[in-house]
Amino acid sequence: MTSVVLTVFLGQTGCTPTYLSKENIIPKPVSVVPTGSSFNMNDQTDIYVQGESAEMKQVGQYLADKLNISTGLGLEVKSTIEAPTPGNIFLSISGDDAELGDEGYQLTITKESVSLLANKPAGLFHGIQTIRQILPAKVEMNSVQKGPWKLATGTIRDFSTYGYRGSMLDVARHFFEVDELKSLIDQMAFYKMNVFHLHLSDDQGWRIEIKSWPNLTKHGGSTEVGGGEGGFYTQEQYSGIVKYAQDRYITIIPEIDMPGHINAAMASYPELNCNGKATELYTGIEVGFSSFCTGKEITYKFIDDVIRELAALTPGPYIHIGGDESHSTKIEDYIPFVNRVQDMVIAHGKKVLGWDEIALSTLKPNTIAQYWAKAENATKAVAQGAKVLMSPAKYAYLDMQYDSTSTFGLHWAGYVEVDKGYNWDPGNLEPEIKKENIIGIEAPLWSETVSNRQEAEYLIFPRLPGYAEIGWTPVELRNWDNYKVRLANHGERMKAMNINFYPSKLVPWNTKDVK
Ligand code: TNX
Repeated sequence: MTSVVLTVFLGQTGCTPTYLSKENIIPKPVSVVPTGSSFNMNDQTDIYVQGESAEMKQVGQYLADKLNISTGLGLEVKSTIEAPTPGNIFLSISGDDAELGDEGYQLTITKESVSLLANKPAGLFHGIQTIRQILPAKVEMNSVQKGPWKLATGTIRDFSTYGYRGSMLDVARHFFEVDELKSLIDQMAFYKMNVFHLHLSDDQGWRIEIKSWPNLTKHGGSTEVGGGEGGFYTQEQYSGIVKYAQDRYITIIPEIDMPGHINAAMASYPELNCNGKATELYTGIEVGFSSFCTGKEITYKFIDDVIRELAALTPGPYIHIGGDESHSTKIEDYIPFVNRVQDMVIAHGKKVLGWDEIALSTLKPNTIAQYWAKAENATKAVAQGAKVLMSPAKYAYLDMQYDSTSTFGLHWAGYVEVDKGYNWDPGNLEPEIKKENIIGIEAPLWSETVSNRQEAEYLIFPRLPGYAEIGWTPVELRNWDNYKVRLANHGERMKAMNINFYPSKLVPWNTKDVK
């Protein structure tokens, strides 16, 4: 009896992990069966991938690169047909474990070996995140740390509840550098998120190079909220971001917000305006004052060019057309506009995503409405047979302040403390929106009040892991009192990753120096 208690205790402090528990894993896995021993990773350990697939080797290399930095163990990636000799890590594809789906995995750790099995490489990639989270937090450091590097033994079977688990960054209100996006992509991958939505244009800035309309970035990208110098991504840089995300099983969804939130374009090309005159660039934070001239044919030539270039840069299935807060577009102009733009996206081989207002139009097959403000709009989408992406501002907006003392953020949808952000169920929020109507969840960060990585992280963390869990873990397995302990255990990891997180008082952080 004494020894059992002791094992559990040591397991939870992370000193000698011999008890595989859910307490360090976010999102919480579907099932964990501990066997009470440990696997010791040492300088003899290598990573074997089954077969010769380049993708499998890449996934294996991702794990090796992560582990080698902090462990210094020099793990190498090798290929093999059968399970390797004891002492190694083995990644393999099964293909016939239906329950695991495209993103699930089974991780079996014994004293002799670590074996990760999935139907698809995406599942292996998610399983690798679990391996990272089972190891001591210092595995996330950027320099060599002292071992031992032990993994508690047992079996984890794990798969996702929703297929779309995303976050969004508004790079229009403030511009963010390519490296800042990559760092957020890495953080999302750590929590098994798989979609990154980029809000690429708004009144204050146009951030993606469009070769057929070069003034969009030259002029329209030249400033941002507060009058800073703004910026934009060249198509080459953008493709680099897409590839970086793809290598982490994250799909990028580009958004061009229209017919409102379009001042940066109207300031760049006079001919887009009804009166033929370019507007002034805008650096404030009001919304709802700009509109495309929906009656002018050149507007549609412009949109078609933009969507064509964007579609060519987008391997993912969706293009987001915005559609929110078009207060300066008459409803009788808005509806045919959204109908026509949907057709244009489809003609370029993509599906449409738009904020919930687009449900006022006739949604095309496969169009998704992103619920942010009005349940009534999302309900209209469901009534049309469309699926809904859940981003209710009062629970899921990363730019809402934690409380009235928060340094950054807004509070028009209320304050969202860490518990409030976690404690809701997408399938049980609005009576007419059921689980089967929902493709998933997305937590957007609007950037009116944040302009760099540290400031953004303060709003993103520690709420993002909670949204990741809402998207991944079955609702029956989620509960705040259990989650807050796991989040507390992630304090050390976030510190090791140098993440500037908000040290919410609601979380019993177990890192001594987390304030
Ligand atoms: C509403 S959310 C907006 C954005 C703002 C955000 C600030 C949405 C579809 N529109 O334009 O940035 O509020 O929280």
